[in-house]
Amino acid sequence: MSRFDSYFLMKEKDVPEYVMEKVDFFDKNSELTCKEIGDGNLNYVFRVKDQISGKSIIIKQAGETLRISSEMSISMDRGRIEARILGLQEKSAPGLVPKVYLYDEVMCAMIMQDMVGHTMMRTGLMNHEIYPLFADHISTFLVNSLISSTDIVMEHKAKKELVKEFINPELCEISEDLVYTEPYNNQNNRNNVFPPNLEFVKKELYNDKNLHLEVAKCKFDFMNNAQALVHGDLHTGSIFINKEHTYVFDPEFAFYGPMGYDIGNIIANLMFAWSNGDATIEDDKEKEEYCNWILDTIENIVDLFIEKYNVYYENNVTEIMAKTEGFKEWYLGTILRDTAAVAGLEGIRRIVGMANVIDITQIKDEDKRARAEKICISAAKRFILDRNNYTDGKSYRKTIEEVAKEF
Ligand code: SR1
Ligand code: MG
Repeated sequence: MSRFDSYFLMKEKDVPEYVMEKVDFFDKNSELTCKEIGDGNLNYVFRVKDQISGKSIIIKQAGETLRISSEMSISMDRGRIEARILGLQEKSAPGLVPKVYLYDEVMCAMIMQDMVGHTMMRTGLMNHEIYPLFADHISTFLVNSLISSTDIVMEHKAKKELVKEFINPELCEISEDLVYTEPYNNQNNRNNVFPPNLEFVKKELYNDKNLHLEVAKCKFDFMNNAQALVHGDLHTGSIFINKEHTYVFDPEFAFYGPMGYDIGNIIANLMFAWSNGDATIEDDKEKEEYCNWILDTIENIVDLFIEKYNVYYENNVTEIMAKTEGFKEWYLGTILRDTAAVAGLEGIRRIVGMANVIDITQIKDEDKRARAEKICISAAKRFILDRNNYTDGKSYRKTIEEVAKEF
């Protein structure tokens, strides 16, 4: 019998004992300390460290209600999904995800590698850090983790088994609501709109019926296109990084959906980092260097994705009809279209929806924040409405630069 045989939400004082009981990681004589370090919307994250050896480990536990709202509760099965996809991604994109040591279905807790020497990417970007290898790393992650899970490569019955395993209805519902619905109508009164921009948001988002139609089409694609096993929440808070290396983690929103969902999420979150740099860096030279690096990175992610997709496709395609001339290009076209749409959807929902990003909310000067938000919303609308024309990296750069001149 152990006190961890039935679920309770752990406090810092419980976690060292839990780790010692569950995994063989620390010495018997370790001096363990524990700190809760989570800053996400959903879970509790603890770091346990041995003061003697310096070794450390991470424990992520799901609560019965969400951190962001005690009125919201969602399936605690999300931990199983996360542990399982990290195992698959370790095979398809080795070295780019943290190792999982244990998933405990009773405590709804995962014990995993501490990504020592890496910083959460959003935190690094808030300090205007540059990560020169990020575009290369993330494009490899995207191509390897996404394409390997599709019907192009996988035996179709095996792929359908995975689709079944990754049915994630409650977390998908969060995205259906918070990404694809509420930013356009505030139907549950959960949007957080920056007051100086209220009229702008009403005109550009709540009252634009043409935009609603295009978002509705994208929503049904999100719900019905079981194309690839997607991470499902690939923003810069789901990445740990340093100048040499990148880890992608936190894939609890994973499900079979359009792979543009992951690529578009990254692009939008880099746009937020660009907006923060544009609004807050005082030194002109530093601003130009940082903002240019972000635009280069967006451009390179798209172009490297295309380049690596073409190579991966040639080397790994197994589906006979997918080898038909022209199919590779057609399929890529669908991915790029969905990428642009999601860059826009994420670009809007993080500005006006329930889950905002600090890149924007921490811009202290009200006028600068209002301008940054207008730039993001306007660029995002173009990504959605004109999604068939974002077929290369430079088209994103061009839009952000053009829109920035409008405000
Ligand atoms: C209620 S959860 C709000 C958001 O946090 C997660 O990171 C997802 O992005 C979700 O939409
Ligand atoms: Mg998360």
